[in-house]
Amino acid sequence: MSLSAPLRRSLLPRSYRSIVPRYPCLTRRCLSSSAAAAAEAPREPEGTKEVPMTVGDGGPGTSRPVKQRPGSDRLVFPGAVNSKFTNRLQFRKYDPERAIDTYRVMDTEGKIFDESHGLDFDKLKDQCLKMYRSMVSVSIMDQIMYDSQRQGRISFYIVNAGEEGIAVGSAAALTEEDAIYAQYREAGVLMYRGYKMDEFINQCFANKKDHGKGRNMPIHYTSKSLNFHPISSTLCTQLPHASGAGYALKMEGKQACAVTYFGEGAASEGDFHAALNIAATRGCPTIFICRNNGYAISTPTLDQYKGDGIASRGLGYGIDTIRVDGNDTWAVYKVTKEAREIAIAQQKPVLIEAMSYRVSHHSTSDDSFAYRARVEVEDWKRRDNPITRLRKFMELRSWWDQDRDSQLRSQTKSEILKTINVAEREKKPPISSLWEDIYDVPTNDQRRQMEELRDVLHRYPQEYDVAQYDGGEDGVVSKR
Ligand SMILES: Cc1ncc(C[n+]2csc(CCOP(=O)(O)OP(=O)(O)O)c2C)c(N)n1
Ligand SMILES: [Mg+2]
Repeated sequence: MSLSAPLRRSLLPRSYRSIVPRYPCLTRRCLSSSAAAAAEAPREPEGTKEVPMTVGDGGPGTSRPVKQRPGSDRLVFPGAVNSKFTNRLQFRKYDPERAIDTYRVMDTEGKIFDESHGLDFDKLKDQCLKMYRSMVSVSIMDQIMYDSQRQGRISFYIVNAGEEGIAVGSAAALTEEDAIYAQYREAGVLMYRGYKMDEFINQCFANKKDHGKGRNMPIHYTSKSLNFHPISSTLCTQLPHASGAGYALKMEGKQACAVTYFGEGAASEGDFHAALNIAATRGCPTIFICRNNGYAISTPTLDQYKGDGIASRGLGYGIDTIRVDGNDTWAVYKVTKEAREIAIAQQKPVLIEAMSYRVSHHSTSDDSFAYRARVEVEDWKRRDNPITRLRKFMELRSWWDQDRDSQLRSQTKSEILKTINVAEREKKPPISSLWEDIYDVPTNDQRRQMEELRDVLHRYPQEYDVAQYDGGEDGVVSKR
């Protein structure tokens, strides 16, 4: 891969950039360990010349020297580049009264606060309808799949209730070139990108049409064609991946970014800090979208952390950060659009903290009324909802009405029920797929295990229902 000179320069630690013009081959040296390149570097007698260090956000003309001048009123060295000296002994205190603001575009009645948000709503009408349809589809799919789990037809499910606006509003502001690394409560991103209803449902039923070959729990979606990386329930592992993906996009000179979603609970993982720090120091075009829904399963945020939410941590890492009302789909859209601009144009990460109370149980494995009052949930539900808010916005503009809404809901419901009917009858992947995709072709050991399993299944037919798997008993031994 050949890199342009400015790009090579931007990949260097900032403190090196100022000396690159004098040592042009340093960029090459940094990117390849070639001894030949190292030998090319012009040598200066040691200790004769001062190498100035600079700081800045990487943009043209932003760097200034890091140099402690005699008699200066401030501390200037690479560990603290602009810290005034003081004689007052004073610990900085966190002041809950001065929390970071929450950005909004429309109120709970769907009224826009100020038309100058830079959003031309008339031009966005089709997009708005698509956003609304996606949110309604996720919400109806959730209700039906939740019930399917309760009926024992699938093993597990996680609903997106109350948080549809974060996923859909942000997805609408991105392009398919932007790589997505999600947690598990962002089905709206896929819905908006065009993941088909049967793709969702085949995955949840773990049948042979599931892209993941039935190997994962329900809701662990993936889509290569939609640039949506596989969901992993191991909290926060997607964040360092997204920092790395952002870095790769930067190296390739792509006009795209990586986008990762995570809960505020996941932000307690070490991976969160590693991901933010590497993205900030290496200038990765990665957008970190935190869904702060007030709970990490049964642990409320008040027990999870002190300080001003997740947003304050972004600032600590030197990352441009904003907090947004997650029930305001237009606000989420707007901040994500801006974040994308910043990430790509300035080649640096952005953190968005989107606030939306979790009105659902954590998952089908959870009964949240064991740790929070029913009335608390009912209050939040009554107060606000992203779907209702966007619907009110559309009704105020006469883009939507009750008839259209009822029609959308009944069509979506019947499509989902029909899809479930087909998905449920589909065979599971062949049993041999247990061993496949580990090596190019199964090893002799694996083949021996397949034969052994086939023998057991054959001897105890009353114990094992192999008919539900593609190929039945014949599907145990790999054809590869
Ligand atoms: C590394 C790891 N630790 C613990 C868990 C168990 N776990 C699953 S979900 C969850 C809570 C996550 O909360 P949050 O990130 O706020 O997401 P939310 O469910 O609220 O959307 C926990 C602790 C896990 N999956 N992975
Ligand atoms: Mg949470």
